[in-house]
Amino acid sequence: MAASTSNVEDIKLRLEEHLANLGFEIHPLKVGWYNAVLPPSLRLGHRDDRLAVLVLSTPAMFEEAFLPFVEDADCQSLSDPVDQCVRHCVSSAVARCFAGTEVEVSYDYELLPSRKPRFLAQTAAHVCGAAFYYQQADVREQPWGHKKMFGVCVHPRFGGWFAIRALLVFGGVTVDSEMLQPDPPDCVPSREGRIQLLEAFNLHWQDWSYRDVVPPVQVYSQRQKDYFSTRPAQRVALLRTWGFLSRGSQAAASCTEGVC
Ligand code: B12
Repeated sequence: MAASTSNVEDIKLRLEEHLANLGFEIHPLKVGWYNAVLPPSLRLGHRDDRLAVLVLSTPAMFEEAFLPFVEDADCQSLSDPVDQCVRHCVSSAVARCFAGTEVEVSYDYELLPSRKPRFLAQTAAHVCGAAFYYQQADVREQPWGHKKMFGVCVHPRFGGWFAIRALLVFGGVTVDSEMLQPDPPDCVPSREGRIQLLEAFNLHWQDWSYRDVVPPVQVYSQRQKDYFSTRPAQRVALLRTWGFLSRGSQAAASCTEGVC
């Protein structure tokens, strides 16, 4: 199937119809925009003119999608409940909107056999214009010597109160050359602001302060903060104290610090 830019808008609207009211945002991009900034080992194995779509979760996802999901779930072995919820929402939307179409879905927590992430979420967010990715190299005269500072994306409306969840690649959809690449809004233009942002993200991300680097239109609820501040192994127990999940449910495995 060949897609013009108007088909791109149609694909976006169809996904939004299923995912926007669950607290997700949809951002189309061209595979080539992503591949252009990465070395061959990290590029997507699709042609540069193929359509991709990035899915973000906003603060509303927790109340609109996650809590109803755990309420209904018959979870005997919850690995990571949020990851499971996102997978359920995204895969159902794809199945409903694009039955019979080739769509490859990658999630932020999935690794390749090489142990590299299946996609670099922050790079994808930057190149599709969703959220500026502030990297160490974006700071002039760095004050950190040789210390490695991880980069962080800032969303123009949610600051740091969001997560990057999934990348969909439409293997059979060609985007025409008229699709314009949007620049992500540079919400933290000053050197001092960027230093403060990277230090907050790297040195004390647990205090949430990096997320308020720009005034957000919405932040995580107290319940969502309590959930993500709880160690992954204890989260199922927390959900149970809130009255979600049956008594039999238990965490099968807990992965990383998983605070998105
Ligand atoms: C591994 C990982 C970690 C590791 C290592 C971090 C790292 N950045 O390497 C650890 C465990 C430390 C970690 C911690 C955290 N993480 Co983490 N992590 C990831 C994960 C799974 C992969 C990141 C990765 O390996 N990147 C590989 C490196 C090499 O990529 P890179 O540094 O960006 O380099 C590339 C770019 O520079 C690009 N490039 C080159 N030139 C150019 C030019 C342009 C313009 C662009 C755009 C790109 C580009 O090329 C390079 C590769 O060759 C991502 C999810 C994902 N799938 O991406 C989440 C992710 C980065 N983590 C996230 C978060 C929130 C956290 C934590 C706050 C809490 C948590 N979830 O546990 C902490 C905070 C960091 C800290 N202080 O420790 C969020 C960040 C959201 C945001 N706003 O940016 C992500 C995106 C997860 C998500 N679902 O949203 N994390």
